[in-house]
Amino acid sequence: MSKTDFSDLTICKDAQQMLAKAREEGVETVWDRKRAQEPHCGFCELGLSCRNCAMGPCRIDPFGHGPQRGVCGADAHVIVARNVGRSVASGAAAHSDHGRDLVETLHAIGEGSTTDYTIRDPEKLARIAVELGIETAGKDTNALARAVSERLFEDYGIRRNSLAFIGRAPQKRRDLWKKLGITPRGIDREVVEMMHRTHMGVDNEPVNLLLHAARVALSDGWAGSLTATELSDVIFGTPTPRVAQVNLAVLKEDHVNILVHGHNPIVSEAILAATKDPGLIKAAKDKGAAGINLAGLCCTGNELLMRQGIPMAGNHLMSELAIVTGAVDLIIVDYQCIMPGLVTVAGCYHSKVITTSPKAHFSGAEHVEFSLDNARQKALQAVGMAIEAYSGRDPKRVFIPGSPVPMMTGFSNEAVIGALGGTLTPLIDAIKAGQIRGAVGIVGCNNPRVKHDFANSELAKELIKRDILVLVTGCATVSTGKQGLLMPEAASLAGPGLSAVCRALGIPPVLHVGSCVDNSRIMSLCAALATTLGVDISDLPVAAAAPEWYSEKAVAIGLYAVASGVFTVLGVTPPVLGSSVVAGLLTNGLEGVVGATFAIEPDPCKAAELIDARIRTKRLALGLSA
Ligand code: SF4
Ligand code: MSK
Repeated sequence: MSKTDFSDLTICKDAQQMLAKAREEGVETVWDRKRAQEPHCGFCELGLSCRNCAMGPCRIDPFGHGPQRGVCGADAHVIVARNVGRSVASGAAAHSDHGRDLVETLHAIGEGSTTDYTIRDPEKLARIAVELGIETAGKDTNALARAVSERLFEDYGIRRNSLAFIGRAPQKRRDLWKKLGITPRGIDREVVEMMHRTHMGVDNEPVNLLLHAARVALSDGWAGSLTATELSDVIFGTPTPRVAQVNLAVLKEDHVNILVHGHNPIVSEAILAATKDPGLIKAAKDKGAAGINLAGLCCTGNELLMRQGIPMAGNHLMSELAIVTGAVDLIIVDYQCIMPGLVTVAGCYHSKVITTSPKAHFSGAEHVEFSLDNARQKALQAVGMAIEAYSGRDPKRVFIPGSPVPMMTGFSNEAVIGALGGTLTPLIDAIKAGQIRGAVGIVGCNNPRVKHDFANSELAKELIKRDILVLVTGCATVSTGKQGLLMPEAASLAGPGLSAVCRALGIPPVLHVGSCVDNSRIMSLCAALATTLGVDISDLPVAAAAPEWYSEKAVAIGLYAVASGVFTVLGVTPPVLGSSVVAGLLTNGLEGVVGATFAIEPDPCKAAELIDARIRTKRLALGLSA
C-alpha cells in the first residue's frame, strides 16, 4: 500500500508533497533509509560500544548480565566518555578546518595570489587587527590581511599563551577556564590531544576526558568557528538586515536552478558571482530558460542568505527533497552535512551533483576542484554545466510546491548594535525592564528521528510567547523561517514586552544570526553583555537549544556553550546514558564546575518550561523581576 500522508515525518507541506512524489516515483529518501536501519543498535545508542582498537570491537551490557569491561579493561564510563570526546573532536575539527580555509583565503588576498576574492569589509579587518594587537599604522588593507591571517594561522597548532579572540570572553570566565585547566591553547592541538587521549591506554578517567572535551569545544567556539565567522564577514561583507525568501517554492520552473549546499562561502560566493555573468545568462536563455536562479541549502545557504539575501530552498532534511521537485539542474557542494544519498537521488532525475573540495569527493558525483586561484573560472564552468543539464530536464516530472515565505535575515552583531544606536544599552534596559526576559539561541540541524522542523519551530513559538528573544542559526533558521517567525509580523505571536520591542524596532522576535559557525556571534554577544554588566556569561538570563540536532558539530557547539556558562537543552538524546558518571556530569555535575549544564528534553513545550525556569532564576539572581 502506498503511503501518501507524511505529516508524521514533517510539519512542512512542501516536504510532505515531495515525500509523496518520491514515493510515487520510487525514490528512496533519508526517512526510508532510517526505517531500514531500525531498530538501531541499543549498545551504540547508550554509548556503550567501542571500536577504538583491534582487540575489539567491544560492548558493555547495560543490564549487567554480560561483559562489563572491554577487552582492554575499559568500563562503561571510560567507553562513553571516550566516545563523547571523539565526537567533540570531530565536530570541532569540522568547524575549525572550515575556519582555516578562510584564513588561507585572507592570506592569499593579502599576498595578491588570488584575484578571485577581495576584502569587502576593510573596516572590520582593521577592527580585528586592533583587537589582536596588530600595529595598523602605515599598513594598507593587503598588509593588514597578511598580518591578521598570519596571527590566526598561529592559532592552529603552535602553542601560544592564548588564542587570538579569547580576550572577548569575560575576565571571570577566562579565570575559571584557567583554574580548571581548560583554556584552549591551539585549535589543532586540542583536537589532536583528544584523539591521543582516546587511543587505547591513555586517558582512562571519565571526568578528565570530559574536561578535555570541554577544552576542545572551547577551541572551536572561541577560535575555529569564530575565525570562520569573522573572516567570512571581512571577505564577503558583514551582514545587514534584509528580506529574503524560503522554502522549495524559491525554485523557478522556467529558470535554470542551481543549489549551493555545504558550509563555506568560498565556493557559494563564487557561484553567485558566476550566475550574474551576462554570457552565461544568455546561454541559459538560448536553451529556453528565463534566466539562472540560485538558492541555498544548509549552512552555505545561510551564509549567502545572511549577506546577499539569496533565498533558501531548505534545510538538512530538505536537500534530497529539493531534487525530487525535478527542477534542480545542479547541486554544487563543498563539505559537511551533504548526505551521500544525494547522489543517488540526483541519479533518479536529470540533476547534476558537483563536488568542489579536495577534502570531499562523492562517488557518482562530478568533481570540479575549486582553488583560490581558479575559483572564478571553475564557478563559470559549473554554472555552464547547470545550463547543459537544464536541457535534460523532463518538464512532466517537475513539481514545485507552494509559494515562497518571506523571511528577514542579516542580524550580525554589528547590525544589531547599529540598530540599537551603537550600544548595547537599549537591549540591557529592555532586559532589565523585563520587556525581553532573556535570550535563547536555537541552533542546529534536522534529524529524521524527530518530526522535521516541529521541535525547532515549536520551541521558538513557546519562547517568544514568554517574552524571550530567540536567535537562530543553521538549519533551525529554515524551520522557523518557513513558519513565518522571521518576519516582523510575528511580533503578534510574542508576549507583550517582546512584541512591543519588536514593533518599535521593526524586527522579528526570532532573529537570524547565521550559519553553524556563526553560533560564535551568539557567544560574542553574550560575552559583550556580560562584560558590560560586570558579570559572567553564566549569570545572564540566556540559554541555548538544539532540538533536532544530528551532527558531531552540534555536540561541539553544545559543549562550548555549556563550558562558556550557557544552559543548553538537547532535543535528541546523545549516546551517553550508558554511563551514570558521564550523563550525571553533563546534566548535573557541570553546574558546579562551569555554571551550566545540558538538559535532555525532546518535547519542545517542556524544553521551553525548563528554559523559562532557568531564565527566571538568573533574572532573580541579578535582582531583576522574574
Ligand atoms: Fe575494546 Fe578497549 Fe579496544 Fe575499545 S579500546 S575496542 S574497549 S579493547
Ligand atoms: S548545516 S550541522 S545540519 S545546522 Fe550547518 Fe544544518 Fe546542522 Fe549541518
